[in-house]
Amino acid sequence: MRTAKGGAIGMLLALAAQAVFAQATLPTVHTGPWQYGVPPAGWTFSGLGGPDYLPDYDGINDGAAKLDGTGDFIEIAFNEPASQLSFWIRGLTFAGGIFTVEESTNGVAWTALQTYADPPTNAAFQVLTPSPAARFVRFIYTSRGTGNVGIDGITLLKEDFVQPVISGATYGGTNSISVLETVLGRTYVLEYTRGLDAVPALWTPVDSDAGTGGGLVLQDLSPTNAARFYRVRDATP
Ligand SMILES: [Ca+2]
Ligand SMILES: [Ca+2]
Repeated sequence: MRTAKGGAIGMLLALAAQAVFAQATLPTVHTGPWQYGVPPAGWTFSGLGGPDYLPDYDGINDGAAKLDGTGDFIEIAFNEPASQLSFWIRGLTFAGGIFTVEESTNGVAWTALQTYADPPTNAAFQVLTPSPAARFVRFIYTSRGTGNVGIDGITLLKEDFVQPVISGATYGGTNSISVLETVLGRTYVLEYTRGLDAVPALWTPVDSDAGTGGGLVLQDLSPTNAARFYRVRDATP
């Protein structure tokens, strides 16, 4: 009995280790090929039709994915908060169906980020914002009427925080938050929350600016007399 139990536990541990291993580290990107492509670590392709669509939508000329049946999906499991999910989508003679981009914290219960009852007939670039708690996103042909859906150029970005140095804090005036190092071409956003107890905390953007290659000062022009917690986020589109 002991041995059997140990064996079962050993197998569970092995499965858990495998599940942890199969998570994408952000950022993660896939442009193609799809039907016979090798999914990156943490990605699952299920039911993709073929051949891949050409010309593709991301311009890399490595095909766009063909989702051609109810339940076909592309899923990404990842191990840290994501800031942005971008992709190309196209409906091909699509009618009477539902296509959904969803997120999940556990891979079991899913919430729609965007529902398409009429996906664009010309390939369109889309940007969605997963919640910080999400660890899964998927593109799923929820129910097929007629036609297919093409998906291409999927990018999932990491939520990047930088270390702000607060140089000044005044009540009823301006709170200035200095960031010591910024990168040219990137965008930084100053956000505040009045409490860290809520899960997730509610962050409100108050300023944003482009990186300078050096320091950057972001300002909250109208702080109140209540306490505010600040963070600076790399929100480069
Ligand atoms: Ca492509
Ligand atoms: Ca299929």
